[in-house]
Amino acid sequence: MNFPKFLIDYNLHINLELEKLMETLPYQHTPLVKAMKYSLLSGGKRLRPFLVYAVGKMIDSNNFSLDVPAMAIECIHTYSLIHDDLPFMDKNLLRRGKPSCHVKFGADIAILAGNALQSLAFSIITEKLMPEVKIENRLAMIQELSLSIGLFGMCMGQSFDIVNINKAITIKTLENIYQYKTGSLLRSAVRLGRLTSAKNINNDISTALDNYANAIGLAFQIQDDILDILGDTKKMGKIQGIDKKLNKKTYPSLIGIDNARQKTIDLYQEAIKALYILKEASFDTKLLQNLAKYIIRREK
Ligand code: GRG
Repeated sequence: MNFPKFLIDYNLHINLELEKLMETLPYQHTPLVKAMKYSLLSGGKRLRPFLVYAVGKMIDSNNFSLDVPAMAIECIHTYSLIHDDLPFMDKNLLRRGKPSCHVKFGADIAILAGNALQSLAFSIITEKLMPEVKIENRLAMIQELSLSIGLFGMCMGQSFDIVNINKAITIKTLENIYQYKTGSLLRSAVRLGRLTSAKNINNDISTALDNYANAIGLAFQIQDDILDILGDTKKMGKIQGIDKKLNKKTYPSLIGIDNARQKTIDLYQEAIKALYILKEASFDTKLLQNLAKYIIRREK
């Protein structure tokens, strides 16, 4: 499958699956469910689901089974965006081209919508049909996600980010913040895709996939920093300059925009190198290669 077609087809597919999922929820007319649907179904690149599908297709998983972790990871991601936008966090008024969840529904409902999306992610992994996925793999998915979004991942990253506002930090500290805040969820997408496999994936392959994920995770966040300076609000659907306004250190603010760009290229090459082991084991890595390129070239 060619890459542009993959992006279009799987974007349509995941959006449809998420819509169907939201329609199954009770209490449709409450502000809580309306806020959950408003944020989850308001577009977004769906990069994390793409990673689940790309890994799953590469290892020959059942397409039907991939929908569940793909939806779960997008629910978690949307929760993190809702909370990240709140007045006590990054204070974003615009998200995915629309007023942020708290602007539309109020901070109280927005907090609850984020919480409910997070728990929905876990409940669907326990109950939705995933042909050929072993029970122990469902459990491993839950363990992976719960570790990557809490104290050992995203929330810790966000807190590192907050405590370092207004401080002089090194590149190493910044990379650490990014690996926690953004990288851990992207790595989870890759790991969840792998866990849908009915086969045993050996440790070398798992490690190679983790190396790929770590490289694209960091590249993704650096590109986000670059777009926060050079991006177009209309294209991105969010307001630029937030990092500077909050006095957050970013890759371009520490080493300059050209060096930051070069770093994304180095990380892209690192990601491609990590895929060699998979190629040698006869996996078709084209989708993952193209996703890595997409991450560093994206304009939104
Ligand atoms: C628990 C109160 C509380 C808050 C937690 C977890 C959290 C707040 C924030 C997570 C950190 C975060 C949102 C990092 C930013 C990562 C990032 C660059 C997000 C944008 O992702 P895209 O570009 O967005 O994939 P789309 O809209 O395309 O899905």
